[in-house]
Amino acid sequence: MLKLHFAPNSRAGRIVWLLEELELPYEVNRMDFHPRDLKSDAHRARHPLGRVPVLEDGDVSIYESGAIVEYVLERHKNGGLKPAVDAAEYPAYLQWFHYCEGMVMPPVNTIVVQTLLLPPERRDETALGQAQRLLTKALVPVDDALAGKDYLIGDFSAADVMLGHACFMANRLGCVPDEMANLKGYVARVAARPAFDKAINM
Ligand SMILES: N[C@@H](CCC(=O)N[C@@H](CS)C(=O)NCC(=O)O)C(=O)O
Repeated sequence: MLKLHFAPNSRAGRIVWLLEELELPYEVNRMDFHPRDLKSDAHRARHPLGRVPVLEDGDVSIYESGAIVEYVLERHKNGGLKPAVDAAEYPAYLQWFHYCEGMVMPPVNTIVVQTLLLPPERRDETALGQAQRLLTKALVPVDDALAGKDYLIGDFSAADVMLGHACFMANRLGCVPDEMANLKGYVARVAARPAFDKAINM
């Protein structure tokens, strides 16, 4: 059985969301989002940096949320969530899938560090402001791409599991302005999916 090493309010939610959408059986090792759990010897043996998500599948142990999503789709997919390689939507699928960790999550990481993780006396307003502006800028093309579409490539796909989760987080951090109406609607659609709801509240 697939085993997900998980902590709440983290990218591990993407994997719960995916597994729920695919109706695949899995078990969860729920840890606290705390160094006591994440930096323990047991967890560092699974991920050298002590991060989540990590997925175990028999002898396989794999980290990096995007890699885990691809692994699950290729080895366990239950009807898709990914266009065929020769489909017209395939390049956009790849682009948005990777735009998540490549462009959106770096400023999200900085904002989380500068608002939640660092003690107030170590926070840097300049770094925070830069990251907030960078994030909003990175979301403009996503808002544009969603014009007239429910999901990034039309139908719901694993690109939404990656980037939709990141957009939900960005919105929660207050970085999706009201003018980004397409993106606001998209975040609401993502949040209304039962599988997402289960993941975000796990
Ligand atoms: N690029 C990695 C990022 C993994 C990552 O940074 N996870 C965060 C939670 S979202 C974490 O475990 N942080 C704990 C820490 O930094 O100590 C992925 O997509 O899986």
